[in-house]
Amino acid sequence: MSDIIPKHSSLPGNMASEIRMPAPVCLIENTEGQLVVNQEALEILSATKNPLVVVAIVGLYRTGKSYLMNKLAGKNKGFSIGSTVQSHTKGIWMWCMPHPKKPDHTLVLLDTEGLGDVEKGDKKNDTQIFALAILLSSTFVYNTMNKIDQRAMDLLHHVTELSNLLWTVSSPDLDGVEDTTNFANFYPDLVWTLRDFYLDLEIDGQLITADEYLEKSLKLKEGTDKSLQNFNLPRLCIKEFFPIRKCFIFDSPAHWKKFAQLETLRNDELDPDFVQQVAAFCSYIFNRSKTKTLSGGIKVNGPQLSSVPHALFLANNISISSPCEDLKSLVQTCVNAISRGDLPCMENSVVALAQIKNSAAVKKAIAHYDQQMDQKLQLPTETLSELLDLHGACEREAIEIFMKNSFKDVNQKFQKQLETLLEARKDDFCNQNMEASWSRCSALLQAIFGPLENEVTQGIYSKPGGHFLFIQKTEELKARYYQQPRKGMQAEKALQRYLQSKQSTSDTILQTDLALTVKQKVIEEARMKAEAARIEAQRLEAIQRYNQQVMEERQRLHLEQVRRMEMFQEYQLRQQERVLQLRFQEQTVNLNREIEDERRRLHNEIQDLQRNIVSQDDTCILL
Ligand SMILES: Nc1nc2c(ncn2[C@@H]2O[C@H](COP(=O)(O)OP(=O)(O)O)[C@@H](O)[C@H]2O)c(=O)[nH]1
Ligand SMILES: [Mg+2]
Repeated sequence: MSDIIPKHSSLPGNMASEIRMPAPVCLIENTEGQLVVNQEALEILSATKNPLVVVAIVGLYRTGKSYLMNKLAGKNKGFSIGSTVQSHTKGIWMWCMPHPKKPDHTLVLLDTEGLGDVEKGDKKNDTQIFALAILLSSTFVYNTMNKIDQRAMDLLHHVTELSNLLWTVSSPDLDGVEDTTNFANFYPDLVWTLRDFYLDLEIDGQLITADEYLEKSLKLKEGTDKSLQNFNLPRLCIKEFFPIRKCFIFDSPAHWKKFAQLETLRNDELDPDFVQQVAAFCSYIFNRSKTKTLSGGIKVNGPQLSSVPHALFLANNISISSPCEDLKSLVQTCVNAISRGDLPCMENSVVALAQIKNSAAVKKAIAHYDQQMDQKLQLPTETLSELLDLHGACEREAIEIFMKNSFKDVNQKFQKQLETLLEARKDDFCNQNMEASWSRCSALLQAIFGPLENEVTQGIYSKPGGHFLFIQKTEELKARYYQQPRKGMQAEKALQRYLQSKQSTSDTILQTDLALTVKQKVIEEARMKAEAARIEAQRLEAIQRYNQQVMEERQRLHLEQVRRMEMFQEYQLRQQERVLQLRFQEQTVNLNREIEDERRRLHNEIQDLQRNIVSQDDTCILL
């Protein structure tokens, strides 16, 4: 095992975990066509807590990859350089060192076994190593000879697809992946190195930069015929997978005869242009290479990088149980997937890529639909068309999103799948809408009719005429129920169902009402009779009282009259008496006078007589 020298062992935190390796170690060994993870290398990687800048180089064998990586390491020796046609690096080699420009960062150089080694004759392993390098790195150096040609383009394209597939099969659960095409989150930046570049960098007499040369090589051609599609497809994929791209050209480092001793040559013994180009390359890598960063800006450290699948899950916002799983599970899972033969063969990779992209497009479209519906739909809707209109609008947006993100959707297989999913969601929303309407209406009915039910329980309507009152109240409450907004489509059905359920109550109230009414009638009649009798008695009594009063009055009047008559009679009597008395007195007076007159007369007569007698004396004596 290589020595790990902690640079600042007394310092706390990540500074204490800085690794200096005197020489590279094999991370993934390629022995007899099998990829085996080197546990020692994993442990070294796990020891660093620093953010990692991971630079991996891939390309055909014996194209000076190891030599260039040694330049990055600032060493002449390190990664094994083959001076014969037999490629020296078997698998992926790793060299960790303090980052020359970023304090507290670890630079991890990954050198890969050259592609296309005639001795191995196993292309599958080549591309698997290639794909692993893409997944592990933050800067991916693609090393090719002479110029950018179609073969190099196709190779990069296929391996990029393969790395994508490797990522897919290494991720046990992609259901939560929001956007599987969001490669930029975890895909490395691409640096294309062109060795022994011999072309003039000019177009139409205009000098161009290496980057412009790369972009020109990746330019799509317009048209739809098959050959153009074959031309465009790898370019499209490369552009999409590697949005950040850089190109470096290198002259031949020295005369070919010196190649065997190249690693021993000093800079002044090399081609000065090459030296300058290497310096520019190293400067770019040191200054511009990003840390291996997960989605959301989480920087990868050793233990995380060692968990490739987990890192990838994180990159897609998938929660993982243990984010500090070490590189073992990262590399191990990928290597296991490769060993199990989970990767589809390369010929199918375009189809597989299309499937991945289209599945992702379906997921993205569905996610958009779900998000929009979630945001805009308020259940229950008043009408079905309200729901269907909203579904229609969100469906259109979802299909648009799918269209934008889909890729080679042969026979609209995925679009149909999307439509089926949307249809299912629509049905689901319709059901939910009905359920929501039912619950809302049930709650409303309970709230509105609850007091009436209480009144029924209290027997308020168990009286003659109670049924009418009950019906009247029910109608009032129905009107109130109808006034409530957002009842949804179950409004009428729920009401009718409720009323039906209360029909027996209504019937009971009616029966009670009728029974009580008959009884009440008898009672009422009796009461009326009694009342009539009472009134009659009262009337008679009143008449009697009246008569009595009249009689008494008459009596009184009579008595009064009698009294008055008596008084009058008395008065008359007294008057009569007085008259009589007066008359009597008068008669008495008269009588007395008469008597007196008589007496006088008699007296006179007597006297006359007497005188006569006297005068006749002797005639007679009368007595
Ligand atoms: N033509 C050429 N050969 C190079 C270059 N750089 C290194 N070499 C030589 O190519 C041979 C293979 O180098 P190596 O780095 O092992 O290639 P690798 O297989 O891609 O890693 C060695 O003899 C190197 O000296 C280069 O830029 N151009
Ligand atoms: Mg090599």
